[in-house]
Amino acid sequence: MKTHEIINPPNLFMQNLLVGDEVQKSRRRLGDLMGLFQDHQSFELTSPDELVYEVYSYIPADEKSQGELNFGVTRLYPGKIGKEYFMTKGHFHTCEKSTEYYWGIEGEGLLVLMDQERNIRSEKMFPGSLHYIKAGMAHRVVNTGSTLLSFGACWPSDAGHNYDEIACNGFSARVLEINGLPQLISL
Ligand code: S6P
Ligand code: ZN
Repeated sequence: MKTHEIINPPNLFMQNLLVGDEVQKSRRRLGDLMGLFQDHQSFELTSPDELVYEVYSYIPADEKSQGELNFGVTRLYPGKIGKEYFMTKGHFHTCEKSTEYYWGIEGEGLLVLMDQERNIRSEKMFPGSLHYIKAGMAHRVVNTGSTLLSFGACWPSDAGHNYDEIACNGFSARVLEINGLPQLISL
């Protein structure tokens, strides 16, 4: 008879947050998001220090490793620039075959997806919502509520992030508050 060792896994995912020394953190403030929002005049009136979102990531393997997975939690704060809600930068994956899961943890918002022909679709996000992001789809999250929107993500370690395409050409639709309601408007 052989007794196997029972391992303690990393205790990182606590109360829907990622915490611990192994967790990488990044913050995006308004000053990091120049050019993202449509209304440049309103943007100029804001403080560049205002926090828009924080990303907590557990990246256990090298980014070139195949078959490995990363895990993250993003916390996107409520707010608007003019009529446009706070949102993540959004990106395509560099490896066009890479898929990703998002799931809603807290708050409400929209996941905006855009294919390489710039066709748009959007899914509501709420606690418990599950989103399968297919290969080749750019993805961005918009906080349409008045409270924090928190969501989880799981993506291949070798996915890579292509922000340049979105920085140059944006998404082909924006989420604006029109008559008090979020609307997805094509440009
Ligand atoms: C990574 C995954 C998320 C985002 C995060 C911030 O593939 O999609 O962890 O990095 O939600 O969004 P963005 O567009 O600024 O990377
Ligand atoms: Zn991604």
